[in-house]
Amino acid sequence: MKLGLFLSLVLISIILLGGCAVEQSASPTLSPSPTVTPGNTPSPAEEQDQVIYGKIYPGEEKSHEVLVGNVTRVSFELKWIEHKLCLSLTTPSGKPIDFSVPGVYRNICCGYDDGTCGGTQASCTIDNPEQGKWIVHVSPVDVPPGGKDYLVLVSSQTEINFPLDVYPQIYTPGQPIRIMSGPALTLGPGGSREVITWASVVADIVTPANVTERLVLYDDGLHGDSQADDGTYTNVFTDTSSPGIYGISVTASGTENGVKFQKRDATLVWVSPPPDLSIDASDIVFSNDNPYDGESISITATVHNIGEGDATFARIRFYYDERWRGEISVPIVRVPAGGTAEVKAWWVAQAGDHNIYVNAENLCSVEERNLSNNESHRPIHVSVETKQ
Ligand SMILES: [Ca+2]
Ligand SMILES: [Ca+2]
Repeated sequence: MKLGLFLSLVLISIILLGGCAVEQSASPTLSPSPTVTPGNTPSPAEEQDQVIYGKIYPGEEKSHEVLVGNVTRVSFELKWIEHKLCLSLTTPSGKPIDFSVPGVYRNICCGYDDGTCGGTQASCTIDNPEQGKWIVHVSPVDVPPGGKDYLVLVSSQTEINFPLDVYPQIYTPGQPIRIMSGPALTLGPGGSREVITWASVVADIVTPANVTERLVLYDDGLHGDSQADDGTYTNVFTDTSSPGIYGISVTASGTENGVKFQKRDATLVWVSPPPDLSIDASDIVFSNDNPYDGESISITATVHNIGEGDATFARIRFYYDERWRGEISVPIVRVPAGGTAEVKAWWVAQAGDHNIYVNAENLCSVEERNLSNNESHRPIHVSVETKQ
């Protein structure tokens, strides 16, 4: 992605999404952090890109030290899957940077992506960054009790680009993951873009058991690579039998114009068996089976997940008679594998005979295999008379 386009997207993110709740200290001194974890800082080249993996629980704040050298631009990226995290920074001289105040730091552009399933990324690019130890703070905005895995990628902007492309982010156990890096581009004569076909590219995959497996990526038209010598390096990771979060970090190195370079990019993927949401007519209970016209009653639905994977964002749609016209309420709940979630909606009863429907839809994670059991309904008779 072109830098201009990237910055525009980030700016749009800020405008659309507003600020992220980040603690900001008025004091120029660095407030004490609960944990400061040194990054896996490469040496001696300070400008080398860094990848840090972490996990955060509700109420925690995590901090990581990263060394930033003499570079013209550095980018800090926080990545996770589902729910929401927040990223903030402290400069080497102790100045806090709160992204929720856009425009205060004129050479800084930050934002986060907030999809239906929660965020996936928060990033910040800084021009002419102060050299020294920066502190990257990670805080939870909305994370489940079991914690949230994340990664922090710190990369210096150079003329060489090696974007990592892994899609989708969620897989079923045993499903192969195609890891692509590229197209690798550098600036050629007259500002033209040149494809790099001579780099050495490896992927390090950290499995849920915390074992690192290395895979060489090729630009040879084989190994899952669709075309040889196009600057896109590919290989397929197949050891995905264990459910959980996998960290994928790709390192590309080589020599360009006589100068050695090393670029890194990283992402997380999630391997999970599919959930199977189910709801039966007997799972729908009214607070009053024979209400009067205008009476407010509660509808309680017990939604089951009879699958092996969690449904972290299950959209439960309550409606009467007609799906769109009769919408009552559409809450989103988590239904753990093998568990249930009790969901309640309120309805102002309308005279006549109606059907109350409850539909469960798994928004995120792996797609369900059985959708035939995701909706049920119960009839209800509402008296014409109003309650005395
Ligand atoms: Ca290729
Ligand atoms: Ca189902």
